[in-house]
Amino acid sequence: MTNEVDSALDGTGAPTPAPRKNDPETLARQIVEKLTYSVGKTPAEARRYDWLEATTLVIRDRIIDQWMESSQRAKTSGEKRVCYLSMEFLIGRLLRDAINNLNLTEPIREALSRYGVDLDLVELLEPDAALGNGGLGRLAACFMESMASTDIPGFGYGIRYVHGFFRQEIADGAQVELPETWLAHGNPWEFERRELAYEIGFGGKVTTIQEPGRPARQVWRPAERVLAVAYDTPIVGWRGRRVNTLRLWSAQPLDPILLDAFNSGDHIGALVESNKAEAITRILYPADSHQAGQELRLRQEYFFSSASLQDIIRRHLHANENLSNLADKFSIQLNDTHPAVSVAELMRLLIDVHGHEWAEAWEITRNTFSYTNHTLLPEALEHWPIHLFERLLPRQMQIIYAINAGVIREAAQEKGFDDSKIAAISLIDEGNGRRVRMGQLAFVGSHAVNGVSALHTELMKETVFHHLHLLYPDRIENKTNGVTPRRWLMQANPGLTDLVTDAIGPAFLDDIEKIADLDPLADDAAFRERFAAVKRRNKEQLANLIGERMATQVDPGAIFDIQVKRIHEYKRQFLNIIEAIALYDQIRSHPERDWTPRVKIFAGKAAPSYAQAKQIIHLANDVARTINSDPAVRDLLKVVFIPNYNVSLAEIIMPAADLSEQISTAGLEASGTGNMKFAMNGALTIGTLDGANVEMLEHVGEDNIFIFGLTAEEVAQRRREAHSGRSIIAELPLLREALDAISSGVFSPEDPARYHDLVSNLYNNDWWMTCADFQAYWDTQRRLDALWQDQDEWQAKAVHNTARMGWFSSDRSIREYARDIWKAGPDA
Ligand code: CR1
Repeated sequence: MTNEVDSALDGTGAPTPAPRKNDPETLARQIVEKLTYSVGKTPAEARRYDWLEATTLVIRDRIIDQWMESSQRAKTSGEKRVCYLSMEFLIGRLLRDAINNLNLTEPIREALSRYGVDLDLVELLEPDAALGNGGLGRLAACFMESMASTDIPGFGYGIRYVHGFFRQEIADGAQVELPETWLAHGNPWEFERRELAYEIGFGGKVTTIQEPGRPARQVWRPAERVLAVAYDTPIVGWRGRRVNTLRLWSAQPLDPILLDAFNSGDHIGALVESNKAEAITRILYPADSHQAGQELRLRQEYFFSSASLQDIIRRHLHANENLSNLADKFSIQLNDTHPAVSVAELMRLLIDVHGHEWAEAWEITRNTFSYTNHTLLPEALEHWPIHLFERLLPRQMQIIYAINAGVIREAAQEKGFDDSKIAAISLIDEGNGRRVRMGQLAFVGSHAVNGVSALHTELMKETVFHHLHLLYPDRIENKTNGVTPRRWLMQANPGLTDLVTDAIGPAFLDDIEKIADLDPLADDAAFRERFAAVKRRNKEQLANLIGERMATQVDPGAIFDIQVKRIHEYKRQFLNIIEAIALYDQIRSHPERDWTPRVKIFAGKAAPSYAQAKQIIHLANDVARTINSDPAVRDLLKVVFIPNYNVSLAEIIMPAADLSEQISTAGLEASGTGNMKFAMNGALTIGTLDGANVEMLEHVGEDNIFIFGLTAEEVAQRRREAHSGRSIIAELPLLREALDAISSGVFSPEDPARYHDLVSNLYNNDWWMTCADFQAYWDTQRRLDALWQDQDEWQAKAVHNTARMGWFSSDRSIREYARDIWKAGPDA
């Protein structure tokens, strides 16, 4: 719709600014200038929030200089650009990230302190941008930062939700969901690009146009149209080397108000169109690992896919004659199947709008896209009812049928697939009320398909994509997840960062794998002591937060045993709670024993419609209430559920953990990334052989990680044998008594039957292997208790964890994507 140049991004004509001075003097002057002229306050009347605004604007100016420079460079060099399409970007706060990556932490701190303002307190006022649900969205945010840090011209594309992930409160022990309003005070990081808007259509009809002497053409006339307007956020890489763009789309009506309706007195009707358009980007679906399945969700998916593709095409045509070489200039990564409709949409744009032949369009499409799968859970795999798809996206549906015909032909003719194999690879699920399988669409439309840990990738080949893997045996590859060490080590844990810098020098800041130089210091008693002292301070900080928010006192001398993540049956918070109850019983029955004090900390949100997960939250809170108020356990055991887990809270929690709980049923956690953040910060892991835990074991060594439980293969085997928990429970008195306590209402005296179903389900069907893994989990916890008594040993293992986790940096993941899939970046 537009050919105008978005100058800050495409960089055309941007003046090259003089380098800015970064001494505290200059920064202080500039902050006061912003305070005066942009915020309209004097230093004397400014409140903390005003200082935040002024500081952000000063930092932002510096970023913009660099942003224009990076965009200019990407454009003039003609280097290949990487577009990361993701429905979620869980970015959290940006100010500290930007200050740190520009190396301005100390001068800004000093500048503000001249006015008696504390940077740490100012930073806390920034809203936490929660445009994502969990691991998948946070991975996208880490990848954006790593692309900028490894000098890859990356572009994030997503949705600017007005309301991000809901705010969680706990009322009488139960989760309550409240709307989140991150934009309430405006957002200084975003730049609205009014000139960059694209029309997105829905519904309507497709007609065939047959002109004499020319092949027939399909023309789609949508019944409904909305505008996608771009909002850009700069993403600063380490040392400000490169600044990339996160472009989020906002839906707006073509006509803000229907004047005819308004004038005839229908004041509500006049706004119907506008409300309907804006609804598309109003709110993030709080669905994690299960399909959202409503029409609005499909609208969201198509809306941002189409806008992003139109934008990519515009940018491409700015410098190229046509789209034949699109795949040489752009790589598009599909983050899960949420943007999978892009495959059909790019085909439509190539054929219907830009006049390419089918075969060539298909070639371009496949060479441009690649797809990351993030889960094997059947309930999470997206498949849309055909009638819905056809009604909303009639032309894309035709294209999907045509793609499917081609794939099936290939399978039958070249590989001799029989009917059952063809049914397995078909883009249409015939058995389920006829549905479009988005995973299959993303797979066939991509040249590379990856899983997110070694185990997950192998399981993909054996399970969800078994037959497509037979058809295209070279397509699936592995790209193990990573996390950015800037946010998850340097910013979250400045104490540890200083200690490591002091011990091995600053080289690891630029190349995190050099943190391996720390490894020998595990044997150095003086170093271990300093390492433990940093951990102790971080634990005190978390203890203070728990004291303030929840009025619960916890002892920083106890093991901080932490499980924070989305609440899901497969992640087995329930197993952890049962273990806490069993331990509680044992402490009461054997007060004379030498118990190791523990604080069990939980945090995480449950999808609002996920009843079992909400029960688990309720149970954690009920158990906490009972145990924490029982004088018999003294300070030996505390249970805490911290409400409203988000990125900012994670930044305080990760550095304060002694023990990280990564206890999913083996084969079900695709990778996990919290596991990496904890271990990098020196927590020991208790975990199953699942997701990236398997590779963590290889890196940190079996002496430094605590693995227990059934393997993925054993889980699959047991599941085939239709298996109840009853016989196991009968044999394990610890488990039985804990379950009896839950189901008889010990923790919910006001409603004794509250957990009846939760427990009886376990008896009848131990689907998540909670019972099957209980004893192994219990025994491993007791080994950890014993280890805690030997602080030298514990701290040595903790040092090894920090030293050996460098490989789990998202810089490494991104370099692998760039090298193997995108063929982009400095080494391409
Ligand atoms: C997985 O459950 C993984 C992240 C990022 C999640 C988790 O194990 O670390 O993706 N998957 O790859 C997901 O959210 C919808 O699927």
